[in-house]
Amino acid sequence: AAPRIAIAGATGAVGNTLIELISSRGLRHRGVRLAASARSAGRTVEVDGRAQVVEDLDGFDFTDVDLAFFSAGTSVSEKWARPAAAQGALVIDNTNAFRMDPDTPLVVPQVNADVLLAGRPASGIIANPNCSTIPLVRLLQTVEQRWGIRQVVVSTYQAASGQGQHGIAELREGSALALSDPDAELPADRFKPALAFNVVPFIDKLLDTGFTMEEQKMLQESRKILGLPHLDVTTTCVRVPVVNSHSEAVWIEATEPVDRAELVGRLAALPEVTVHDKDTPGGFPTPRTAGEPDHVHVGRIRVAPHNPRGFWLWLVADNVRIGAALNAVQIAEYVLDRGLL
Ligand code: A2P
Ligand code: 11C
Repeated sequence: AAPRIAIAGATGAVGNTLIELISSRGLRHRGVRLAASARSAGRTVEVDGRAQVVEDLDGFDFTDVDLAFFSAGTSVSEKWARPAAAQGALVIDNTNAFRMDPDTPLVVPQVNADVLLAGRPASGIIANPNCSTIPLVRLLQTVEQRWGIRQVVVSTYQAASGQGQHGIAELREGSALALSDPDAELPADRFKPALAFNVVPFIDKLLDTGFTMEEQKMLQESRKILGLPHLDVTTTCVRVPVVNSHSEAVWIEATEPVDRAELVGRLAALPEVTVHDKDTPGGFPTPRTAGEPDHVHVGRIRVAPHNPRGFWLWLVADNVRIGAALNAVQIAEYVLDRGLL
């Protein structure tokens, strides 16, 4: 039977996109209930063209829910995802709360959906990776399979929407203020220092290693998703004043020399990947111009003349869709299509 769905965090940037994708992709269901904080309880939001009342997540009964998407932040998932799973819902969690939990699969459907074939996870939760990890591993898998990966070095250029609607609002507000008065004090709540007209090499919190949590996530999650516990991935994660879509400059050193034409062909053959190279070798996507929002966009593919095992690429991916809501909906589609619920 079609599942009864709930969305925790339904009023947020990812929640809104989940609602849109459930409709536009025709995910079958027997109703979608919405939950958010007490601030939003009683508000209505359109689902499949019908007004639906938002409920308070605190006290929300999941016993009649088959599939629950959580996108209300890590602390909210830490509090409510296990109780929801205990009440019988299969949880697809968009936060960092359970990604490294051995009883919770960490899934990018295009890469490792087969881990779901083992049946309902022991935790009752399937974790959705971080938005900067997802597009990266979708490209790394084919490189590993064909040439082997020795090391990956990544610099990210991450959009304000990674911090949800408040992040977007803070960037817009700060940008308008800075334009009207170069000396204005800009809002710096989600982003410190202020993001407008700035570039900030700091996302999430600082760890004892000197890396940020965002940087650590990219390493640990890539290893778990690809099933390569020793994969050498190192990153610098940077916030840039872009509203939506993360970009990444990726250096990959393979274990064997890489033929550029074959590399382009293999990347272009991946599902839901667009390589910007066919008509314009050396072409590139940008957050504003990439096109199809449900594809990972790749360009600037160049093998190093001094080291034919190494190559650079540039990727752009919509972090709210590919990096969060779309990945979660594609997990749900996989689970439903195979009768795994
Ligand atoms: P609300 O709109 O009521 O604050 P975003 O990532 O765009 O900031 O969205 C965060 C989502 O998580 C929103 O739907 C928000 O609801 C929800 N949320 C935040 N804190 C809580 C909480 N303590 N309990 C339930 N939902 C929460
Ligand atoms: C950002 N990557 O761009 C973060 C947002 O672990 O799911 C997602 C945080 C997470 O700010």
